[in-house]
Amino acid sequence: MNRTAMNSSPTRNQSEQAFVLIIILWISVGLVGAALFFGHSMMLEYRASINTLAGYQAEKIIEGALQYSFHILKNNEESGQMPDPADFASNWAVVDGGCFWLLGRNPSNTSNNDPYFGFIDESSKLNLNTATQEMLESLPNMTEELAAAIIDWRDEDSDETENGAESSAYQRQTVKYECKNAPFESIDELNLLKGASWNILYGEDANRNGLLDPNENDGDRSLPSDDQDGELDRGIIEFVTVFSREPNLNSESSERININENSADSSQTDAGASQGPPASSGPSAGQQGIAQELVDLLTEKFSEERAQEIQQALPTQGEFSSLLEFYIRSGMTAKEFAEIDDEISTSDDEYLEGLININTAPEEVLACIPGIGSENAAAVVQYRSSHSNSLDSIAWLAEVLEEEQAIQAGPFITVKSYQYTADIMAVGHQGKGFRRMQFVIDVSEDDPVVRYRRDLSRFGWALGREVRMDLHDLKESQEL
Ligand SMILES: [Ca+2]
Ligand SMILES: [Ca+2]
Ligand SMILES: [Ca+2]
Ligand SMILES: [Ca+2]
Repeated sequence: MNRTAMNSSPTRNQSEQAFVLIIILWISVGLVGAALFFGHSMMLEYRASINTLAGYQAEKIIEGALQYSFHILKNNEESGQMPDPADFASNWAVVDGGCFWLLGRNPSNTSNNDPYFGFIDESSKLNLNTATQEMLESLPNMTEELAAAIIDWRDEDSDETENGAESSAYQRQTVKYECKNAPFESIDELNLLKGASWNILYGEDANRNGLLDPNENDGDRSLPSDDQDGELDRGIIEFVTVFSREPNLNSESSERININENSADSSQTDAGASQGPPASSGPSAGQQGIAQELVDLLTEKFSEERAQEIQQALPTQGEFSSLLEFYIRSGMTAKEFAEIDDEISTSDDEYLEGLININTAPEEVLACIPGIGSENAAAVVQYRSSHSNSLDSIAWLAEVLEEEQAIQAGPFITVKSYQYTADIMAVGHQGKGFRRMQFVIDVSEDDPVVRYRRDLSRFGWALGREVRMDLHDLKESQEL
């Protein structure tokens, strides 16, 4: 047996050695596998931490961009004027290893799908707290039901408007709540209203950038569902605000002359005047000519003779429904009117709420203004584009519309803006860590104030393909 065993030992040794080799090979493969596995997870960890770091960086850049926005708005050459993007914004700004963009909306062409950079004027939108039901109904994508629900949400009473909704309607829902019966504080409240749907509010613009993204033009292949017609069908959220208001003061922050206060009113004390009916309550009986202050202003700006001519042209009865009506009735030239419009008002209110800036409003919003309507909105935009140097007062609207139409539009319009949305997007180093925040900045008081902020980072990249390519180039050139 032993001999047999001795004889067979070389073979046995060989097979033992082969066995050991196989074990070693397996162990080696295992070790390499483990090393690869750990290496891979380390790499993932590393990438994740780079992204996290870039994200923090982007957040800091956004805070900086907000301060930059304050600076531009505070040092705006003429208060109440929309800052011209040509004066401050290139399509992006590279800062400290990252960069940011201010995504705006092109006021003369909302259907253009190239990103437009700058601020978004809140006065270019319809104010949910002041717009009439008819104006709301004129918005694209709006339904009668939602327009009525908006009126009921903000009005103090609990009487249901036709097709509207008060507390009783909201109490019948699975999740019950009361109707607000007070002004909107944010456009997000629209989500709570009866008749509001994702489609009415946001349309095809799922990432709320005002641009047509690939998933917004591919039908049902990816969310949102869209009609694949190559055009972005916008929701009403693009066209509404709750923030627009302008201080009823002149550029020196002094009180304006109320042109509806006649000579008899002017001699009364402020207390006496404020007990009277509001200026908009309709024609006052027995008004005796225009206020002495106004005559003095006209004399000072023009001449005694011209002041008299204007005075004679003006009606002696009734109130002016707006400055535009005053302008039309006065027979002044647009140039003359632009010299005094900052000094006069038709109201004593501290703020003029919800006026729409006809210099910045898109066609869709202009179409909601009585007297303009969908039949004149395109002509208004056309005139505005071809007369960009003569838009310094509301007078230009009278050039486009019939007299009666202009008088109808007068109470709803302005050429001033004091609230702006800064839709700020940023990336950190290597173009990573995309973040997006929207701020509404109000400059109607001494210092700019943020009225609203919303994090839209979850919607992801929102600047289209070309900017992404530019970003890639910038990364390649190691500027990021
Ligand atoms: Ca109500
Ligand atoms: Ca979009
Ligand atoms: Ca789609
Ligand atoms: Ca479409």
